[in-house]
This record gives sequence, C-alpha cells and structure tokens, in this order.
Amino acid sequence: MLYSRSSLTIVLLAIAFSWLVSCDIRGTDGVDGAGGFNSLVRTQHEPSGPNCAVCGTRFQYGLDINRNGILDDDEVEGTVYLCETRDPDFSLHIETLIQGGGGANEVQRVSILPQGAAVCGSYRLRFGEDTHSIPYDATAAEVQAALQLLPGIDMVTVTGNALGPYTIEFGGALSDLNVPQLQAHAVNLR
Ligand SMILES: [Ca+2]
Ligand SMILES: [Ca+2]
Repeated sequence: MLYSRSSLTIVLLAIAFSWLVSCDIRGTDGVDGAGGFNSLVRTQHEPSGPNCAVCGTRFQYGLDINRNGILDDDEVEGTVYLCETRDPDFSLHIETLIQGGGGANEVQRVSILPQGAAVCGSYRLRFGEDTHSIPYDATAAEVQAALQLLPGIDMVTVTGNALGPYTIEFGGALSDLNVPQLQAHAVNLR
C-alpha cells in the first residue's frame, strides 16, 4: 500500500475526531442519548472510477445505531477515500523461453514488473487481437481463458501464481510452431 500504517492511523484519527465533534454539536437532539453507540469504521477496496483514478481504499464511518456490531448502510455518516497515487512505473515483461518448431512447442513468459508489487489495475495481451482486460492478480487459469478467447489461439497452457510470472505454452493448432511473441497493451497497473 502507498500509505504507511502511521499516516493511515493519523487520517483515521482525524476522521474520528472531526466526526465526534460533529456528534457533540448535534448531541442536543437527545436521540443518541448518553448511553451512546459504538462508533464503527468499515473499509473496502475502491476500484478504478470517479473516486480513485486507479484504485484505493474506501473508509466509511458512523454509529452502530441498531447495535448489531456492523456499520450498516443506513448508519454511514461519512466516507473518505484514500487513493493509490504511486507513479505508474509498472510494466509487463514478455520473453520467449522456447522458440517453437522442430518438435518443440513455443513457450513464453509474462511478468509484471516490479514483481509482486502491483495492488490493482489491469492489462491486455495482444496476439493479433487484444485480450479483454486481465486483472493484475489474475490466476494462471484466468490468463489462459483470456488468451484462448482470441481467434488466433485455440489452446495454450498457462502456469504460474497470481501476480505472475506466467509461463505460456502454445498448443493446439500452434503446436510445434514458431509463433509471434505476445505483446503488452493497455497496461494500467498500480
Ligand atoms: Ca449496525
Ligand atoms: Ca516465437
């Protein structure tokens, strides 16, 4: 995460303090009462969109009016977004491990660099046409499914962990062929 634990704590304390002050101000309505309700904060991953350009974390806070230990939607008093702002220095590195032909299937490897650091975003792989957007933490099976949707690929075998690197062996109609190297496209990772 971009935000260190200490700065995050400061932000949350600031939220809690300003919220408590506002509670005091309207406290004369008597509804909340001196017995008080527990204040709760809930966090959620915020995807790319109008609130965060790429992604981030959504913090919502409020009083547990119905005392169920959960901050329900109708108990939310306010929302704060902490958005990822790291420099877009991620890239896809694609290399050919085994050149296909002469009895060998082509094997290529796709790595997200710096490895293991991405926290959100997506990319596309191009082989004649672009795949749909592949999430930064796609499993090998998801990468394989995305590639096999392309008209130029009927079968590939993808292995590797989520976050990569992914090893891709071309099979099916592309068995034993020297195929073009995959290309990275629309890389939008953080
Ligand atoms: Ca509740
Ligand atoms: Ca090749």
